[in-house]
Amino acid sequence: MTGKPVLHYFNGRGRMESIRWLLAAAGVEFEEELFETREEFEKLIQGGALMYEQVPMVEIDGMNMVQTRAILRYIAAKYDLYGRNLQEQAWIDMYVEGLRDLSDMIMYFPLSLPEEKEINLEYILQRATTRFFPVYEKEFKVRTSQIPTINRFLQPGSQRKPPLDDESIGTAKNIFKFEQGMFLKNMSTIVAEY
Ligand SMILES: N[C@@H](CCC(=O)N[C@@H](CS)C(=O)NCC(=O)O)C(=O)O
Repeated sequence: MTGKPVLHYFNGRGRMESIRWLLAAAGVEFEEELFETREEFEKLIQGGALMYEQVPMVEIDGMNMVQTRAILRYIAAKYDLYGRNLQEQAWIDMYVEGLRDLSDMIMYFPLSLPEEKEINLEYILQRATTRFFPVYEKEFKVRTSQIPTINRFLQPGSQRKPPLDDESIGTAKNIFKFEQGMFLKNMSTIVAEY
């Protein structure tokens, strides 16, 4: 045991990437246990460490933490990145939840049905440029890439994952048993239909 958080996920961005970013921003070193196959994922489930039989899971401070947002809040609070009072936390939550809506759409996009790819892309771009980017451009004057810890994370050789390519999309589909393409319907939690 090194005392570093251990991240359990497949070898891709997915829901774990925001956790990687946050740990990097906090300057916290972490280790990763990356599974490559359905069998390895099932072994993890059978080990009993996944509360809902889902990842991301992060071993931290004696806990096997699941649920992305719970993990993000814990890390942010632990490393003093979650505001100084309730109002600041509320603002942080509003930015984070908006970004989650956008990143959910981006995350599911590669799983679009071929005939829906173009329309989904148009939808995401339209939402991103008219609804989300203006908020972040207005509120955040400092480029996040200039924050030293983030800047290091953006350099080659960091634990940042590359965008999914066709091969890793196939791997994710096999591991998580996605059977058909995803249908991007709405933002927020209901984004997929089979
Ligand atoms: N609300 C959960 C959703 C987790 C989730 O859907 N994880 C996927 C992988 S990204 C998974 O483990 N799927 C397997 C399953 O649900 O059986 C979170 O935000 O962590």
